[in-house]
Amino acid sequence: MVAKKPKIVIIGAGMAGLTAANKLYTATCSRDLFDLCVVEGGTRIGGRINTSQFGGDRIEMGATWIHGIGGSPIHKIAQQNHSLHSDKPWECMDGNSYENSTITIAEGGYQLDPSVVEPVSMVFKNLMNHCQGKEKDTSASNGELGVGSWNNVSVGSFLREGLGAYFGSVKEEVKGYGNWSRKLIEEGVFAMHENTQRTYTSAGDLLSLDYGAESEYIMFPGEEITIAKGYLSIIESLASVLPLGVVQLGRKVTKIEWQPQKDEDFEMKVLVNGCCFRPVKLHFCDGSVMHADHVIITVSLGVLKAAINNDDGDDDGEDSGMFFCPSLPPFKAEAISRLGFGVVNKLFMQLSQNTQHEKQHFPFLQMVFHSPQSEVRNKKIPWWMRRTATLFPIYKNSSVLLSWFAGEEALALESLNDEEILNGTSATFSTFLSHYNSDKKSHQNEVKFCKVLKSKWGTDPLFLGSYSYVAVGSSGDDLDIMAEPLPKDNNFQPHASFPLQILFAGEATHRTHYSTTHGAYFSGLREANRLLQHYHCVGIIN
Ligand SMILES: Cc1cc2nc3c(=O)[nH]c(=O)nc-3n(C[C@H](O)[C@H](O)[C@H](O)COP(=O)(O)OP(=O)(O)OC[C@H]3O[C@@H](n4cnc5c(N)ncnc54)[C@H](O)[C@@H]3O)c2cc1C
Ligand SMILES: *[C@@H]1O[C@H](CO)[C@@H](O)[C@H](O)[C@H]1NC(C)=O
Ligand SMILES: *[C@@H]1O[C@H](CO)[C@@H](O)[C@H](O)[C@H]1NC(C)=O
Ligand SMILES: *[C@@H]1O[C@H](CO)[C@@H](O)[C@H](O)[C@H]1NC(C)=O
Ligand SMILES: *[C@@H]1O[C@H](CO)[C@@H](O)[C@H](O)[C@H]1NC(C)=O
Ligand SMILES: *[C@@H]1O[C@H](CO)[C@@H](O)[C@H](O)[C@H]1NC(C)=O
Ligand SMILES: *[C@@H]1O[C@H](CO)[C@@H](O)[C@H](O)[C@H]1NC(C)=O
Ligand SMILES: CC(=O)N[C@H]1CO[C@H](CO)[C@@H](O)[C@@H]1O
Repeated sequence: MVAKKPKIVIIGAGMAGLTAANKLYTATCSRDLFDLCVVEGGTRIGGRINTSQFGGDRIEMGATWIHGIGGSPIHKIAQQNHSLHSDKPWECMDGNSYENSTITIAEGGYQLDPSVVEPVSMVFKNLMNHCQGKEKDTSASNGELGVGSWNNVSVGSFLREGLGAYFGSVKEEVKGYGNWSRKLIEEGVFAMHENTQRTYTSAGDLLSLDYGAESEYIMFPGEEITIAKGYLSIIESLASVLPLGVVQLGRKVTKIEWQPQKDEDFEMKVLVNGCCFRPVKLHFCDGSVMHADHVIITVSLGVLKAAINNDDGDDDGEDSGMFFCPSLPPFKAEAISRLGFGVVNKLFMQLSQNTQHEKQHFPFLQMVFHSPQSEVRNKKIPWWMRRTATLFPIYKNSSVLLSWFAGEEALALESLNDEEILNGTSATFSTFLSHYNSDKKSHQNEVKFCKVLKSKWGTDPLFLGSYSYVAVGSSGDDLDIMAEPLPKDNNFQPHASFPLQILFAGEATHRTHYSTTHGAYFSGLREANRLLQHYHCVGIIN
């Protein structure tokens, strides 16, 4: 009798899943060792990498930058694949390409002098460096508190304390900005930087972003760059080694049955199925099933959060997502529910022909809003625009402009129709640019778009959000728990079941690189290596 090959099923054809598949398939000692497949619920590969087209330009709906090229495996693949150069323009926001075109305007159209913007911007930058452990300077704020005292403290409250300390010192009043006093401007500039931070971290409210964990996050050194041939070229390069048929699209998993421990029922199944027994059974949306020895789950933390809420076993709903049977053990489910998973969306807007700034490129615009409660706020600006920090062309002379949204505003954006978005954005940007270049005819300052395109990461059932963060109440330990395979290591238990039935990869399982494509990459490698090691096919790890 021929021994069966171990069957490995990877759920999700995003960065983590395809990296794991690539590794399992290419490890020299593993040729023909496994029966391998990748099941993807969507109709495309890439997951949160979604390179698209808009207004004739190549754009990224999801992952955008390589966050630091020094030591990044993504950068290495991009170089090997010649993905960093292109004849056609792309969403290129590298380094200091906006150095000389950045302007800061306060609501009402008041362009702010750098001397007013910079001091408070420096305060923000120093406070963030402090959070991220880049600065050992203890004078910034509350340096006298020991590390332990920062449990349960949020980045948001730390920042506001720092701003309060800065306001404590007396500064000269500024003139010429209408109803804007220096304090209101500085508060607005600070809030603008906070809003950018919300899009970086996906924490809709910085008061829910854990302070203590912030310094554990590791950033690669070097430039942050975008990928000229599109982020998808990295995904395609990883997938290109897999034989046809390994990646199966349109295969949404709805139920994962596994065997936490041996019991009589379980012994019976093994007996009946003989050598062919496999401990994991996957159910798909079309009613089909698949048996596996090992499953690597790479679905987003948002999908896992929904799964543990589905775990009451109610599987009748049509589009009820995915659930585990039996439910995930408490240590795992609790980590899933404690960690944060927020919504970040990108909005692309194409300038109408007649509002394109002919000789001059559209600037990199930083926006300072009145607080939502302010009496003097412009009532035409919708609430979902009030925490948008910036508006800028995707490359210097592109007619496509981009803004990032986070939290409630990002979610609201998904529910609006294009006309509502066109109205709301035009009203907002026209207010900001009303006095800009006022030597020109006034009608040129009306900003009009002909079309818009937005990402929808929050409501897409295959994602249910954008990326993970360490929420107040969780910690880096929870990210490590996310990575633990099931059943939990049970070498010393008499009733141990089959090992490594469910393995977890994906950005939310990496303690120091979570929320990124390279974090997802490393996690896929980690789980592939875990299986290779289990089958004594160690080879070259990495
Ligand atoms: C707007 C935005 C901007 C970003 N910007 C950056 C950036 O600039 N730099 C950076 O490094 N990272 C960025 N990221 C994060 C980065 O995209 C992710 O961290 C990374 O792509 C996640 O990869 P993954 O494999 O862990 O998960 P995913 O890409 O989510 O892959 C999981 C796959 O599982 C599939 N799936 C879900 N449910 C099921 C099911 N029931 N059955 C079968 N398949 C299922 C999904 O369709 C998906 O394809 C950004 C993300 C977003 C949304
Ligand atoms: C910005 O302007 C300075 C001085 O005018 C110039 O040296 C620099 O190259 C410019 N930067 C960019 C990115 O254009
Ligand atoms: C952390 O803060 C939350 C509310 O902000 C509170 O309920 C909880 O008890 C706090 N935990 C600790 C350990 O202080
Ligand atoms: C300040 O706001 C008031 C309304 O509250 C308005 O009447 C007044 O014109 C504003 N002043 C300036 C200089 O914009
Ligand atoms: C942008 O400028 C380049 C030259 O600097 C030109 O070739 C290109 O056509 C311009 N693109 C647009 C959209 O104007
Ligand atoms: C958009 O604005 C126009 C004119 O200002 C108005 O007629 C239209 O009803 C608005 N549409 C929506 C969807 O708000
Ligand atoms: C991915 O991009 C396509 C456009 O190319 C878009 O239709 C789709 O909604 C995007 N997915 C998400 C989740 O934003
Ligand atoms: C050199 C190299 O790795 N080229 C790959 C780049 O990506 C494409 C897919 O987009 C592959 O087909 C190539 O093999």
